[in-house]
Amino acid sequence: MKNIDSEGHVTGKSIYLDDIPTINGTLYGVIFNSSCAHGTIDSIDYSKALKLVGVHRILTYKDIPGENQIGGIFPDEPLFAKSEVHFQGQPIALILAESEEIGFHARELIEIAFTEREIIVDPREAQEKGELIFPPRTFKLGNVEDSWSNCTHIFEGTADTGGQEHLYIETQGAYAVPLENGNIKISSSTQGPTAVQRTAAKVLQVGMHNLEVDVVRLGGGFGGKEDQATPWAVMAALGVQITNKPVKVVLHRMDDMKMTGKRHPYSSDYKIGFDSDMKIIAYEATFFQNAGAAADLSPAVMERTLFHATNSYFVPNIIVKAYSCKTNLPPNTAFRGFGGPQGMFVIESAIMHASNKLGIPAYEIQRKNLIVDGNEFPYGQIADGVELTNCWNTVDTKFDIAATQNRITDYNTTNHASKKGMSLMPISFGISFTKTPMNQARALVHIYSDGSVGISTGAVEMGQSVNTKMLQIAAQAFSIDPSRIRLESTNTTRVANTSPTAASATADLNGKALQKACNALTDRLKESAAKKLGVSTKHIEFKSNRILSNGNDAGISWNELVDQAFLERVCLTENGHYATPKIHYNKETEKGHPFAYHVFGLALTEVTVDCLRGTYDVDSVKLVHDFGKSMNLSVDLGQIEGGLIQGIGWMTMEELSYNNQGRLLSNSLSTYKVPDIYSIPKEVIVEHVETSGTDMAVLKSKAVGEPPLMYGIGAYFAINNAVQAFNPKAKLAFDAPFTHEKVLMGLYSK
Ligand code: MTE
Ligand code: LUZ
Ligand code: MOS
Repeated sequence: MKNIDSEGHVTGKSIYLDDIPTINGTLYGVIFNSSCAHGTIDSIDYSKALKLVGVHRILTYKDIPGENQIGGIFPDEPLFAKSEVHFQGQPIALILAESEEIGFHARELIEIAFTEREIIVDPREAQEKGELIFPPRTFKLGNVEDSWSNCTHIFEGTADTGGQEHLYIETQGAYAVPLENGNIKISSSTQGPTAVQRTAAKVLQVGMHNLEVDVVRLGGGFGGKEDQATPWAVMAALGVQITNKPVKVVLHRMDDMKMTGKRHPYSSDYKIGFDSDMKIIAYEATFFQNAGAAADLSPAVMERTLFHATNSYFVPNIIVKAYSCKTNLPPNTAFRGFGGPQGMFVIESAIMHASNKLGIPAYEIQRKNLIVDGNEFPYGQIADGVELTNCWNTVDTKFDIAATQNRITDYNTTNHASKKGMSLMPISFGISFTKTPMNQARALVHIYSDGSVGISTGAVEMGQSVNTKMLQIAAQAFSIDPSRIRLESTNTTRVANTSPTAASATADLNGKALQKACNALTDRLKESAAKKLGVSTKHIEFKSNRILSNGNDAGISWNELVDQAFLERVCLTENGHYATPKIHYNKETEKGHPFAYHVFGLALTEVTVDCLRGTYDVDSVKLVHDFGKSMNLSVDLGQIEGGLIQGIGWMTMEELSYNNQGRLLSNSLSTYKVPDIYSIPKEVIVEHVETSGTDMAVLKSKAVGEPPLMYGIGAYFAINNAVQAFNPKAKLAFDAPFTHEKVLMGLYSK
């Protein structure tokens, strides 16, 4: 099925938050935020700003009736700073003005004085000073200490990855309008409508039932709106509560880049030991996560780093430890992969380190250590349904790894001013929220008396086409034309207590809840049909808008059956609930079975490095992916291409730059480079692996949202490989992004 949004998107008719018609009298919120990364506020003078014509009011922490608190996991983040600030961009006040322009002007007129305190931007420095967001965690398997003596080769080093700006095309925003009796409707560009509802209720000191949160769609989220869409929505709702006027808060791009958190930068230490056959015997890693100034989702992100610390390899003896380090940057947050990519980069660096030192191709080491069914992950889950060897063999059959290597070696022998490099990047990504209770969803289905259908789920459409998948599921369950089905907005009043649209699990969780609702309705309709036809329900089938009895057209259409059931007073509405079975996790022992299943894949990346300039091109990415049984191949291919390129961007060019005052220097698109049409790989080939799939995935169609991002890590190691070909003695730190400058320095390093 074609993506149901494609026509609206290309004709510009799709509705985003800022397209919602504004009501007369709407006030526009502009956020006055901290220009100091760490300090105490000595004085603030709002008087000049308040005198500006068109400024209605300025809200501060003093105006909050409930708790001045937006922390989702830990209560450590105020909505508005009171007497201290902890990062540049921290919200201090909300200016409510008759236009955005007036609001921006008023912001310039606010006078503030700080006493500056020590600013920390480096996670290792924070850890040394005891500045942790919460205590460290450790995953273990086997006995690492005793294993080093059994190793033939041991390599130690550090591996760092930078942050990443989400750069959703639609910036953060919300529009809140007063309803009667103090109730408020909040339209929000959020991945987590329930998070907005819960947090706003706490801040406004009202019940969740007083707030209706509605989401039509997002112009991208990528994790950046899982928790961090909340503050603006809460501010808008607070504005409504206080003024009884509609309030709109939509961030300007530069405010968005300055105020919101990003992918967590990590700095990590590794130690890896191999036997004489290059089997990994032992692995030790310490991760220093740069959490920023508050917890936000850092505990969960850090946990996923530990879960993916071994990527696709079986390691019998392992100890991995992670620190969440408190720094004076905006609180970092969810970003596609959610800490997993950061963990995988470190073990890939350790393997590349061994490869460079021993002159053995990295892919030979990788191949020998792939996880197979029955292997134990460090967190206790036993691997099953593993497709890594299958993926490897498929890549080899389709793209010929040895021939690729030979072609590259030939090129490199005859070319001196440019060198080619290659890498293989396997991925294994666990599907499920690592917090077990979050793995549940609901769906509400109405069959209207004319036979058309309305569906509401907790899934938020953000470009990943989850609505198309939901429509497919319902159309298939009822066997009716998709044009007869409407996907409603995501609304907390229709579907309550939702988990955020995240963890790649949205289609699985909401799709399975939807299937349950549809199946219950189908059962009821079948009973009605069976009664009329005088046959048993098991002989009734629905096919292409018609009712079949014993395989033959029964002379009744879907519409007629629905009408008949309605007249018989059959309930034509159903609510489905799904909770992922089998999963559990014990944080005390750090053991359990947290994931419903894993998604596997393998990417073969080739690059060419210009050895005079340090520039490079990604020539090709040829990959084999474990779709399970894809329910919508064009949607899933779009996710793979998008994720891959987002991953390449993170690994090669996207470089966040903060000065030592904690000020974001790369605060616009002229200073923060993202992949464009010229930097995408010249060739991208995506093949699927033959598999029977898993019933834990909806219609056996495995989750696809995040895993492909990690194929992009391959670009880093392919560049490393090319630089090494030019200068075998190159001193290369594992330090992503591998910008042209770093490549140039590496090429001529000694
Ligand atoms: N694709 C588009 N176009 N836009 C997005 O914001 N977010 C990604 C991924 N793909 C995103 C996207 C992230 S971070 C996740 S977790 C998944 O989509 C969420 O959707 P799913 O659970 O339906 O895969
Ligand atoms: N969000 C979350 C996530 O809250 N828990 C997770 O495990 C997760 N995983 C990936 C992306 N977002
Ligand atoms: Mo995605 S990082 O789970 O929103």
